[in-house]
Amino acid sequence: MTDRRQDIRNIAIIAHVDHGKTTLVDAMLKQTHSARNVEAMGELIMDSMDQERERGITIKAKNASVVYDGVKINIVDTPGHADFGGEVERTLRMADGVLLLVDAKEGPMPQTKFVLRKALELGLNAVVVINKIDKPDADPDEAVNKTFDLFSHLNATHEQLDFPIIFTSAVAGTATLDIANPGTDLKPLFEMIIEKVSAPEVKANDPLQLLVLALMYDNYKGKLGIGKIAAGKITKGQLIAEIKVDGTIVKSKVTDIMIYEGLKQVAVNEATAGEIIAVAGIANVSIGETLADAENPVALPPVEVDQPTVQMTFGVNTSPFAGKDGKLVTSRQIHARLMKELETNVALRVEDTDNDNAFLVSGRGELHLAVLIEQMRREGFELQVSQPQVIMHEKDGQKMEPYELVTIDVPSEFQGIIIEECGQRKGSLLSMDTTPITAKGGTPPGAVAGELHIEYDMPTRGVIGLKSSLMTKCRGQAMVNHLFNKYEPFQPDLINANRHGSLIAFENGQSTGYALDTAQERGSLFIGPGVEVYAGMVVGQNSRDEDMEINVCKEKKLSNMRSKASDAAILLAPPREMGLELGLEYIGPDEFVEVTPHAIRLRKRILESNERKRAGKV
Ligand SMILES: Nc1nc2c(ncn2[C@@H]2O[C@H](COP(=O)(O)OP(=O)(O)OP(=O)(O)O)[C@@H](O)[C@H]2O)c(=O)[nH]1
Ligand SMILES: [Mg+2]
Repeated sequence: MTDRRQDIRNIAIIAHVDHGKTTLVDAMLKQTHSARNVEAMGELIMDSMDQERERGITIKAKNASVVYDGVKINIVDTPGHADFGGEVERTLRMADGVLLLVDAKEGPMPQTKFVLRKALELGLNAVVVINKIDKPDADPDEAVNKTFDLFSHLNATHEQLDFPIIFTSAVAGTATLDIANPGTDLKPLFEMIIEKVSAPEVKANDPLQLLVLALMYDNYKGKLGIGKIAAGKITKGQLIAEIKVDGTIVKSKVTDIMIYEGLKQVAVNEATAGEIIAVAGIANVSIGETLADAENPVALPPVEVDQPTVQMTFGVNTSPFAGKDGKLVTSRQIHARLMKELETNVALRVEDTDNDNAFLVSGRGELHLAVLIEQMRREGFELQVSQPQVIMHEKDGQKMEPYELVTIDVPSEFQGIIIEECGQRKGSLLSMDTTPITAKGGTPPGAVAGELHIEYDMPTRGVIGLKSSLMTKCRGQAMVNHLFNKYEPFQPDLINANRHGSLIAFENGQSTGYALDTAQERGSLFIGPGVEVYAGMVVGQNSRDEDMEINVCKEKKLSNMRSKASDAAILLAPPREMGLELGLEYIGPDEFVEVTPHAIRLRKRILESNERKRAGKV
């Protein structure tokens, strides 16, 4: 029998990147005193991974809970960045409703559309939260209108279209139903969640069923499977059936059950339908499996795991500086680390290559893979990684490649540059609008009057590197968003979107200001003086499209004569620092990024000059 459990609400918070999801969850935790010492923990306590804090984005969806007025609200904070969209899609299956956050200034953005579509397709109802109303240029009314348009555009049902609206300032921790009265706390939000979000449907007396939707690794408890109990109950020590995705059944014993209290997982002896829990003891638990009653195992509809879209090789560092810096450098160590990552990193794939010292690693986007590389270097690994390549598919004997929807907001003076750049990258123009001034004399959220809003359909191969190129060409004034759209036939006219020529160090040594002064006339440099370099290392970008070897280590000749030229102060332009992600965007198929705990270097695959020239000719 299906019932609704009134003492629980399960919600997922979804939005475009940076619209304030994590900030809002923080405020909810703080105002219900759900986490002890929560005030002392500072900002964005949900973004607990180092890289989340540093990058200011959420990478992994995370569970927490608060209790308001005797009702437990389980909250899943989801990432807004497109690379982690698969996380959102899966976690929506644990939710019974969503909070759709919309920035009061920007209005709905591409990722708002993506996550809302997923939620509506699953039949979930939304509470629309117009956030950042404290911003001076916020236009909450316009944001509401645009959100309504988005719902109808996505074919929301009548019930879904009838969404409740609340206005918040997540930083201030306030919510209100009436925009004229900003409110003093989040009470109106808690009350709206309890009133408007459906209580979980449960089959309390049926045999156990739980769909595994997230994974976690615990040093003591091992691998944990996370999901919502759909039917029955689960007890510590119980023997259960793990129904694999292919239908095979493995019997396992539940060693621990955890529920969420505030930010923490708390062990309990038993949990019942409607609750979100983490289960330990199922050794090889993975996404999409049903944990079911041992006697009566019935699988729940599975979830699809997203297929990877980009791939690159992770190899043993072969540069002359290999092993100077890191302590984990062998192929075996790298392989073992990647295998461990596969346990919980759902959208990742690892394959062998014909080279024993390199593995093919596939993920959901450049950022997905960059986060892993960064994590590994922090753990002491050294790697050399290749250019990210888009993964092609075959359909009816035809080669297909991924295409993305690209939106660009930019001052109109840059129109020509955008059209030229996107044309080279084989984008087809879908629309171009000049932002009008609205009847009220203002402008729509997220836009400035007279600015252009341009949409393109573009092969993902063309999108890689687009943002940084437009950043430079539009002097930082282009706002670029992109989102996977579909697979389409391979575009043969797109040869190499990021063609470049590199400036290559010609000998081993230390760079000198004197030599760099001459070198900088050739293009832009990635290094300053006093940097150890090796022959074949990429030290800059040539202003022309061909590689060029340069001497960056030359010393000034000592002479008794003072000459005007040699004594003039050397004025070096600041180097264009290549971090991991910029490096990955920059390199070509014949180059690597060398990653060590303390350095990111770019290099040619073939370091030796003559050998490289020979290889380049064939
Ligand atoms: N002015 C203002 N800023 C806010 C508000 N809510 C969040 N912010 C700021 O917006 C930025 C992004 O906030 P987050 O909470 O990290 O956004 P998010 O939606 O979790 O971002 P992702 O997890 O990366 O998708 C932070 O600098 C916040 O301080 C608000 O109500 N008003
Ligand atoms: Mg976040």
